Amino acid sequence: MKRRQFLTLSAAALATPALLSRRSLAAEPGTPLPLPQVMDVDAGNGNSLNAILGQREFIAGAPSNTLGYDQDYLGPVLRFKRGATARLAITNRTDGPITTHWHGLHIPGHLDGGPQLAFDTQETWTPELPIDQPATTLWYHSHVHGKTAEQVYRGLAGLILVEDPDIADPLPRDYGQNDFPLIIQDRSFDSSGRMTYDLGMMGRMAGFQGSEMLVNGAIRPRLSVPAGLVRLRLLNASNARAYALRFDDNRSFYQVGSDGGLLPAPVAMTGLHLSSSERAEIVVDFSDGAPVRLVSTDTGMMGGTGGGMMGGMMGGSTGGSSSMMGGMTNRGASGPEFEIMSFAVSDAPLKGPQSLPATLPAQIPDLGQPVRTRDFTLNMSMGMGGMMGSMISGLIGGGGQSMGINGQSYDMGRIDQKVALGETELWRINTDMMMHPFHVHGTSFQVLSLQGKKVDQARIGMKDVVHVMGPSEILVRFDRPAAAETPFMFHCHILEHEDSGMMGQFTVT
Ligand SMILES: [Cu+2]
Repeated sequence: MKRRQFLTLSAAALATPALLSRRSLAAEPGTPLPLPQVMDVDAGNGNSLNAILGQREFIAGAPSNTLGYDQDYLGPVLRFKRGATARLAITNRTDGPITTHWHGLHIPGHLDGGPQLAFDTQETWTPELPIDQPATTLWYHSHVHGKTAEQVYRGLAGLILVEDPDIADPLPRDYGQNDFPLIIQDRSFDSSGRMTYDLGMMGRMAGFQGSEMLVNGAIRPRLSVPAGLVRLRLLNASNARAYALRFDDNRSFYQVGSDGGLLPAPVAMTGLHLSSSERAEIVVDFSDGAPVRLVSTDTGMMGGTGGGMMGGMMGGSTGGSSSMMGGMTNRGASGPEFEIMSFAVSDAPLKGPQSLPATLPAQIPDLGQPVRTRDFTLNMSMGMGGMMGSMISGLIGGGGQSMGINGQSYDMGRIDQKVALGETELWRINTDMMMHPFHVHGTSFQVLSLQGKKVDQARIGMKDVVHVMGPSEILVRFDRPAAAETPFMFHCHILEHEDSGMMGQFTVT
């Protein structure tokens, strides 16, 4: 099966699109943005989280069955301090095994919350996390193999803020005043307004695509912001969907942070690409007082820009440059555009910095030269005839191990790679079809090239997810150990692909 067949199939699927629409649900966009509570997690014994079964009325009068940490859907923002230990007691009060994976945190494998660290109903896990990495925005979510997509979809996720008391942060940083987390997710609802997770064949192949946008658990909410500089911490916590974000008045904004911390300098842009699990911190100037909407073009399954799926597929690398696409709007993005949330400017007194510094206190390590090269190909189908195999497994609803990496589906009992502690490596990642956000546990890495083109690292910063649509290279060093009992994962962060076996594991010794 080659690209032409896939194109035909995909076009057919898009003819009845799960487009983010203004369907006549009783949804009420414009409700205030929910602001998660912040939990400062220190070395004391008092920090606990309960994973619970919940119910949430995303749409009034229609309670959905959800999961959350200490709340019905999603969890508190966990604030960790560099140089300290974060001690947590997490109790599973749901109806099946969960894990709590600290996405992007630099910690040893036995604390990572990967599939081997699942804990069952009524059990408590008490990790003590040594926090030692630059300040950044991370997240936590369940990572039970085969269940990750559904558990995250239902709400088992939350944001992490790593702070560094030794580095002065020159950006807006008053949480809930001029510094806001935006957890962006797409979800679907049935005709009665209840949230549903119904994959269908295309969802099993390409990953779930929802019909409504949620931010911090509310449908297309509204945020009231002061008339000045505001920092937004964006997390794409969608199962699969990638976003080409912009403001509907095409205003410029600045990206100041990436997955692993601050960029060396603010980067001006009008559009930002964010694939599943990527984070970006941006600073937006609201001093003109004008209301504005955050919108996205549908990047489609190929993750491209300038024409959605077709553009991505036909245009090859056009959408390439990971977390920045300053030229996006100039490429004439033609996919359907949809609203994510809106902003209204309040008359609240201005606080915090009202100008951006020319440079930022980024901490980009010198990784030196690689001593080893590893190659990874992300496979949409395993031994069943390319894409046709994926279609068949989609049709029969197997949901099994139909995808893989380097020709093998994930096996919890197999170690795929063995890495030496402290050595720098070059990882070359490619895909046999479709875009995949590739995530590596236990570290942050530098992106050298994307889709065959060298990139400007100063615009990308330290990453733990890279958007792969063609041959891409990362420079990576592992400074935290992981034994064979609790190895680190590398995987596609389209959660349905991960659950279908597009994942491998490695030790660091
Ligand atoms: Cu994938």
